[in-house]
Formats: sequence, C-alpha cells, structure tokens
Amino acid sequence: MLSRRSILAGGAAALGAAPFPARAQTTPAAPPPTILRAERRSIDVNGKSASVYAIRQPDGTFGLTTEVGKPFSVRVENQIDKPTLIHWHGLTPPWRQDGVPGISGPPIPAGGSAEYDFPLRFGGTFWMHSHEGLQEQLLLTAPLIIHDERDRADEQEIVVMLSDFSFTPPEEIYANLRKSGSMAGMGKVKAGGMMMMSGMKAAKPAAPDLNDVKYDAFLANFRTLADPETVKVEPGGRVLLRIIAGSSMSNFHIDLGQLEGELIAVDGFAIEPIRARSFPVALAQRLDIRLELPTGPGAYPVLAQVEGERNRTGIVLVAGGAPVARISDAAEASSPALTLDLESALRAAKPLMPRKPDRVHTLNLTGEMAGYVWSINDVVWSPDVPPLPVSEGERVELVFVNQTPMPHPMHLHGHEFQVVEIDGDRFQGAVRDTVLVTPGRRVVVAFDANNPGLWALHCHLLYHLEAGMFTTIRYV
Ligand SMILES: [Cu+2]
Repeated sequence: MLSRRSILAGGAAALGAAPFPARAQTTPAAPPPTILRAERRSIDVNGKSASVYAIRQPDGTFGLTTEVGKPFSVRVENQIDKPTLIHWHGLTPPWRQDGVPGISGPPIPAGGSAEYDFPLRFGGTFWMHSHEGLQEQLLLTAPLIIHDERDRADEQEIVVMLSDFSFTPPEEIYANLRKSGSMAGMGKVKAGGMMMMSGMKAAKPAAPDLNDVKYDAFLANFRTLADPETVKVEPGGRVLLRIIAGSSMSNFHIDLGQLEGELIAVDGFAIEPIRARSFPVALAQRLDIRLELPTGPGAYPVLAQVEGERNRTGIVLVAGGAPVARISDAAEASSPALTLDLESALRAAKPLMPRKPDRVHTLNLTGEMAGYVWSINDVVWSPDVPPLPVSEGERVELVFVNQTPMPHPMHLHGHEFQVVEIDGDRFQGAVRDTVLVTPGRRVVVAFDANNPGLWALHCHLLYHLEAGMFTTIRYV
C-alpha cells in the first residue's frame, strides 16, 4: 500500500540520503529490499516502563539474518522523531553506505528512508547500531547475522545481544560525565601521566579505571535476569551461541556455568578453536561459541558479568522441560578487569597474507580525566582534523598505544584487520573489527587497504567517541 506518508518518505530519502544505486529499477529480477525500521517502543526494566528505540522489520523481527551470496539489500525507514543513521558494524560496504553521519553521508531525516545494496564478502556474527549522537544508548541496536558454509544444519543458533541500560537520558549521563570527569576527586590529572596514576593507586594495584557510568540494568536480548529469556534446547543437542556485546560502555565476562564452550569465531572471523567455561568480550565485539549439551533435562544459564562489577545479565537454555531457578542479577563477587590474555592466545584460522607494512600509523590513546576529554594523539576530534593518509593496495599497520588508565575498544570501519602484535610480541592473531587496548598496553593491527573511501576509526565507548576519541582514514 502506497500511502502519502511513504511517498513523502521517498522524497525525503532522495534529498537526504547518500547516493545509493537504485538497483530495483535496473535489475527487474531483484527482490524487494528488507525493510528495517528505526522506531520507538516501550520495554519493561525490572518492573518499570522505559521508552527506548528498536531496529525491527515490519513483522517485528529485530535486525536482520541473511546469507553470504545474497546482496545486502535493505531500506532503512526512520520512524523516530529525530534524524538517524544506522551503521553495519563489521561489514565492508562502499563507504557511502557505511552509516556514519558527517563521514559517509547525512543522517536520514525523521520520516525519511535510505536504501542500501552491496555484496556480502563474508559471513558471521555482526550487529547494527545508530551512529548518530547518543541513540545507541537508547537501544537503537540490533543483531546482523550472516550465514555461511560454517553453519551446521544440526546446530541450534541462539543470538544473545547484551546491552547496558539507564533510566537517565543519555544526554544527561554525558553532561554529568563532563561535569565530574572520569575519576571524581582525582583533580586535574593528565591521562598521559600513567606513572603518576599508578603511584596514586598503589593501594589497589592493577586497578584500571572502569565503568564511568553507573547503569540501572544490564540486558540480554533486552531483558534482565528478573525475567530472562528462556530458550528451549534439545537434551544432548548442539548449540551455536552468537554473543553480541551491543552495550554502550560495558565490557563483559561470558560465564557458561557448568558447560564448556568452544570459541570458534570472534567478530565473525574464524579462529583456531579455544575451549573454556568463561570468555571475555569487549563492547562492540562478538563471540561465536559452540556448545554440546548434556543428555537429559537441564537448565543452563548463559551469563554475562560486567567487568569489575557484580552486575550480570543473561539467558537460560532449557533442555527437556527442566525447572528454571531464579538467578540473581548480582554475582557473589566482582569480576576482574578484562585482560589481553585471550587476545594473545587467539590465532586466525585464515590470517592475512604475510607482508611488510607499506605504512604505519601510531595512534596514542589520550585524554584528560577532568572534563572528560578523550582524544587520539592528543587531538580531540572535529571535522577539521585531517584524515590519516592511506593509499589503495597498501598493507597498513595501526599501532594503538593506550596512555590512559581506561581500556578502549578500538574499531575501524569498512575493513577487517588482524591483531599482529601485543607489546612487541608478533603473532598471527585474530582477524576482527574491534580490539580492546587495555591501560598502558600497545596493540598493533594490520589491514589491507582494499575498500577506498573515508572511514571512521574510533573508540567504541559511546561517551569517549562523543568526547573526541575518533579520527578517520582516507583513500578516495
Ligand atoms: Cu575509549
């Protein structure tokens, strides 16, 4: 049905959106695009109603599941009352379709729409989120799953998306951070002064500065442990957990309880499998974990505990109609900070072709705690900051040096990269799109400049990104 509203929306798209090819008009056989709506909705958080956003198809499906070989053919309809733009986190589209306002194109105005159409180079677990302002904090986020030859017919796929939630509006959270700084009472300490900081924290050794924001709840598939999602599974069955850390500011430890899992991919890319009962995941990262369930009935919580805190969230796998016990949303003890131990142990199943870098960019992760100023090489992002130069065809290495007391999950748009060095040790680490750089550490990633454009490169902590820990690379 073509309503006046949709005609107007089409007009708005023609004016406002980046120049996407009108594939449907030139290829008669092309199926219609999948519609994804950015919309308002209410959720219940521990008995209290909250107005948040969602990215859903008209039938209510959150996000998108597709497969390699099909084009990524999507129309985003903006049904919220503000401009928005959705970023396809981890995909490698043409740069104009990357969904970063002011970089890849203008936002979609309220009531407007925009079309996306590009080939999918690889499958795996990805996600989508608004890159406009602080909308991500209001859950304008969704899974983006791309099936490929790694998927098994006898395996039950279970997607778990993690979020952090506050009843305080994100603009207020940000204003409070700017007012009080990252470390209240620490005075004006330049973050570059790591030694001084360590000295001052001598009473609590190895305690990085974690979790700037005090959240009201942590969600798994938008629910808390007071009312968790329960998923029916087969006794003795196989499960593929696709865990998406879709949080704005929180890193997690995934706790499989009595089950041992096999980590087979990070950020969608296959690794040499690693078996464990617990895995760290930094925000914006994803973990693909295979499980083999015991025979017989049982209830198996899959929990995610916030780093450095007792707070946790999760879902419950239920086999054979086993009873589900209430799980507290507070663990008995605080979890440790995330480390680079797992990152150092990961090995890519398909590493990049070995090659000397043609270009190396060093990015010192910098900031001022007082005033909540975050930067790269002491430069706070503004549109006037010149992009880092890159040429097409080059092997590029990015050297992240964290000179602050906070961990930063660094994300490059439009490319997959490989972790090739941590603190001077070279290795064939994981291929991925987001890497955590913990305080005082040096992490080097390599990528092939094979997708020309203007690309964002930033810390994925939402309020760090907002405060200026953001830059771009350009080869157009
Ligand atoms: Cu950061």
